[in-house]
Amino acid sequence: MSSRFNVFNLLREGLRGQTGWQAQWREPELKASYDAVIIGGGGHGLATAYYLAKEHGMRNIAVIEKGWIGGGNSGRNTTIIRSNYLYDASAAIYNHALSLWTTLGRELNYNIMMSHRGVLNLAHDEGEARTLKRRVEANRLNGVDAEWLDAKQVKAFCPPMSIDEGARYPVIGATLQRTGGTNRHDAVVWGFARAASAMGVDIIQQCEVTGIKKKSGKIVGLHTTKGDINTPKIGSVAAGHTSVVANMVGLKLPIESHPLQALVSEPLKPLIPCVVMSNAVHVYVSQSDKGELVIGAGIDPYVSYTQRGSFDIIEHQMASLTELFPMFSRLRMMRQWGGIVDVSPDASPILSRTPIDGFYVNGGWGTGGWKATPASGHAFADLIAKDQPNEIARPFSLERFTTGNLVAEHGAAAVAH
Ligand code: FAD
Ligand code: PYC
Repeated sequence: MSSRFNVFNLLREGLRGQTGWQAQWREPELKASYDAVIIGGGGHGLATAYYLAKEHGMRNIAVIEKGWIGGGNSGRNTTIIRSNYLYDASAAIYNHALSLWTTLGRELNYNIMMSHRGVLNLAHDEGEARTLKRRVEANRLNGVDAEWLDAKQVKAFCPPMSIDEGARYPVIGATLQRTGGTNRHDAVVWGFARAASAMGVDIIQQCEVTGIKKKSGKIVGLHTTKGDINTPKIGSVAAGHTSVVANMVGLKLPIESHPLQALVSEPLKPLIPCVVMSNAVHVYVSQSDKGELVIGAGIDPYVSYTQRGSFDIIEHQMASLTELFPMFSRLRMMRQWGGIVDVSPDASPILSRTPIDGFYVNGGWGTGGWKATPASGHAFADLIAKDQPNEIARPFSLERFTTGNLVAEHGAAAVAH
């Protein structure tokens, strides 16, 4: 379709009250039974359904979402994408995601606005620099494009940043992953939803899962606010509510739910060419295509299910932002919001079978799951379809909390928790 045609089409639709648009996904009635049900219509849940249908031929499946698709963390996150984690298992899943992101727009025929603009992780003292340099070496061994920049090189890569040596936390260097960047969260969610729906997946919104039925240790169905469903397989992909859903089958998970907030400024001309993250001063920032600065910090330290954060975190992140970028001291903030993130003890996700036959968990992504969305869905679909974890999922099984084979990624999680 030519852009000329699009412009006329747009005008025509505007004049006739948008009667010609086609819905992007079907709004089916809930069926009484499915071969598998995914709880949670965020990016991970929809990606799981998409790959179940596309790669495993499972089309009699449903995604059940208590609100609207993408209304959870998928629609609330700051979309930073990178794969510069310390351990091999993490590099495998986040690299897999990075390579899927690169072609996802074309695959879904949806503009996900993928921008490989580069991600800087700053060091402010020699100890931090040593730890980050070690991570660069580990990254390179795993095929992650990581490099170390000194302060002058950081400044050249991101000119608005202050590298003033007299700052309270001076920037002494940074890691750079050039293939890291950002993309558009809504587009990803809608792209997966449209493609999954076209293959027969039922997406049921405004439908809360309120209970799960099991018999002799096996899943047999679930209760929802729109009726009961019979199914032998349930994938829980409920992010901040992972432990609430697990509780419905009597499963206690090593997960805590915390608020994580973000905010955006008034729009500016293009200024920040990359993503900047600092663990020590505790702020990260990128600039959206609309020109707004997208800013975040750490989790609120207390456990909560409120989708908002506390004011002292905002105050702290503003102080950190203006230390790194003094030119933003008079910038006005436009909006603030929060999400609930599910934090595991080793700051790594859980992609796992459980002691209940037919109940699978995908959660514990904490503050950093957006970047993994396509790989998480890909590996989780494989697990649900085959009842066996593949190479990518295996290190993230629940057993690691009893064997002690943890994937401790607190340093690379980038947002402290
Ligand atoms: P969600 O999108 O939250 O989907 C879960 C869905 O489950 C929700 O829509 C919810 O309504 C539904 N649900 C829950 N319970 C039920 C029920 N009983 N019945 C039916 N439905 C249910 N990650 C990064 O990699 N980079 C970032 O820059 C980044 N920034 C972040 C910034 C903020 C402020 C926040 C909050 C998170 C950030 N994250 C980031 C983390 C990232 O957003 C999440 O890890 C990821 O989006 C989780 O995706 P999901 O699909 O599992 O969860
Ligand atoms: O995991 O890179 C990340 C991240 C950035 C902001 C929130 N999470």
